[in-house]
Amino acid sequence: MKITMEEAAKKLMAAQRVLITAHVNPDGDAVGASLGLAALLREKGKTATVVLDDKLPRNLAFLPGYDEIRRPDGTPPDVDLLVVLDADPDRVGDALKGISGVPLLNIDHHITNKQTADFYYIENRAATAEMIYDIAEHLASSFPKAMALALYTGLSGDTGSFRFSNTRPSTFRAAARLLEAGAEPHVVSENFEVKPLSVFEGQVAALRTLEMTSGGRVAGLYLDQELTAKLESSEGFIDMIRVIEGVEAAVLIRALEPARCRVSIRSKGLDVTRVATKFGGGGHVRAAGCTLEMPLAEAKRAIQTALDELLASS
Ligand SMILES: [Mn+2]
Repeated sequence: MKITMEEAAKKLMAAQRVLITAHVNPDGDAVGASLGLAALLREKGKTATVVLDDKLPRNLAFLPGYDEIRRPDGTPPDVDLLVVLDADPDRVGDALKGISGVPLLNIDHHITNKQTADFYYIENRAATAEMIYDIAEHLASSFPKAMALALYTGLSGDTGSFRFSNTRPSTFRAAARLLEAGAEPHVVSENFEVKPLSVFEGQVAALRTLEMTSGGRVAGLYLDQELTAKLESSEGFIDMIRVIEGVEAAVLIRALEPARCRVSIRSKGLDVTRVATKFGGGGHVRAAGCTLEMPLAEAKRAIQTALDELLASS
């Protein structure tokens, strides 16, 4: 059943023992919203347990309560409300396994949410942390610093440090209020932006493959199978080269197998779905992708040709 923010707040206040969980592969918003809500509920005299069925990002260890986040251990906890944050309830791994007869409240800012929970509060917002902030504001409680830090981290994470198009006036209003409650932006960024040396070295190796083509209008990173396998993640790589002056399209091609490559393309307005759909892929005007069943060198040529056609026609 669809419910409003006020009704969600009421459900939370009516509960005594709450289990909070979020999606696997947790990010700053999943962890931040979970810890923020837990801190709010504890402030209200309730028992709150955060259970996440995955490895936690180390760069979030500065958040108060991080060490108390549990992995599901097969013994269903004694709770009277389940809360799933930042995702559909089927994306939480085994966090709710073995629990039955307990109402489930789903709070999520993804409009693609399938709306299957007993109660769901879904809104198109910058982050789930922003929705938890609204609940805290509505309950007009004092804002514990642990909550402020966690929710600010969630806001910061999902908005790319308040730079993405999902950043709204309400996001800054929430952030401002969280600063008043003790969140410190530099503490969040200094911790949140930390990455292991291996990840940094992977970025350096990837950037070494940089090639400028089409007279400087296309920037590309071309990772062979060995480098692709070595990388823990290629997240953010394409954004590093998209900002090069004069670049209209940025390309990242990763060789997954001898004759299979994953292609990501970003632009500043050029409709790159026209390239991606040519190879059976898709996406958005400024961000598209496809998979090519061909070796790296061949995939590179095919994408380059398609991009040159696109540049010539626009
Ligand atoms: Mn989120």
